[in-house]
Amino acid sequence: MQKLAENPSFDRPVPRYDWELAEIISLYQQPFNDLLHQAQSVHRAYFDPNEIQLSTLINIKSGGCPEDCAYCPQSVRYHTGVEKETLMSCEQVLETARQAKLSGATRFCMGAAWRSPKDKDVDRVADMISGVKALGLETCATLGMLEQAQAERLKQAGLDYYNHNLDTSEAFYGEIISTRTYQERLDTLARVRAADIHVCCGGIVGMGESVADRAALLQTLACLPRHPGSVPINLLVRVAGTPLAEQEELDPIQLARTIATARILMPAAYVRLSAGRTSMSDMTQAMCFYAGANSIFYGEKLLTTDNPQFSRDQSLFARLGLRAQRS
Ligand code: SAM
Ligand code: DTB
Ligand code: SF4
Repeated sequence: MQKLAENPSFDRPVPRYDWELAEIISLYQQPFNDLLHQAQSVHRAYFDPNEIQLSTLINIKSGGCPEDCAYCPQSVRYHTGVEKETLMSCEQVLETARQAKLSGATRFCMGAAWRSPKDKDVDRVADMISGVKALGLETCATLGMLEQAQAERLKQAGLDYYNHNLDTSEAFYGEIISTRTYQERLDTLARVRAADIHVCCGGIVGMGESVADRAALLQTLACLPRHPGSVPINLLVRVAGTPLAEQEELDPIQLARTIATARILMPAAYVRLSAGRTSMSDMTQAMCFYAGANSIFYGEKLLTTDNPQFSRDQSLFARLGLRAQRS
């Protein structure tokens, strides 16, 4: 496959920021083959279709979170067996980052179960970020809501991406979280952008939301002043003890439709097939890559739940002819 920059004959649709909800719903609901073809054509115009970006996650501060996100095993309100821990040491984080780099990851994402960090926490995470950056990895953090000065401090330390998800549509949001508002999430995203940190923002499917909710989430993302650099699409991991533990399983076709629609709406973004891959068949993942997903979490653990074994991902990549993106 020729590199895109060397092949100007591909038509690149110009990114739009004015999508109507009805337009997105029609895109999402068109015949599956048409949708996937359109998404794959857009994907090829912007990316090498056989290259996947690998991010590795680490939970730097586990459990005991005061928020009530109905999907989350780290909320203090649910009995999920996740223990509350203190912030990991910088050296422990750097050791994991070295391993991640050796395994082939190009981005290292540090997650903390906080509603919002204290300034002294931000200082400690800033040290981790500088250390990870010095290893030659891209850095990402997800620490909850940020104040402007905190975002600036993280940028100064070398933070490339900040992950803060909208999770679902504004209309469905109240069914899932009551302890912070949709607007508060948008405000944090605006502060991250103002600090000139790339935004990583997406959501979760399979929580009982409607097609219109999925379309509305994608509309909000695609109508931000700049499209997020990364858009994680998580399939709900149904964790025992959380309110969503018994949620009905999502039809994988709906997952692929969500990814394809995200790809068409935000053509230059890395769309990440995020949580939930352990429960997906190889064919479902292959279909999601065809639909335009070009990033995954690589490593045997997400934050508290399992991710596919290295050997399973290596075998899948080999059978699909996929390559890991190099740094
Ligand atoms: N506490 C911070 C926050 O909420 O922004 C950062 C960590 S939080 C765990 C990051 C994201 O992980 C959530 O916004 C959600 O999208 C995703 N997530 C958490 N639990 C999940 C689950 N059980 N299944 C799928 N995604 C999940
Ligand atoms: C994102 O969108 N997904 C990741 C990351 N950002 C931080 C988290 C997935 C968590 C899945 C549940 C767990 O392992 O606790
Ligand atoms: Fe806390 Fe983040 Fe989990 Fe919500 S998703 S309960 S904010 S760790």
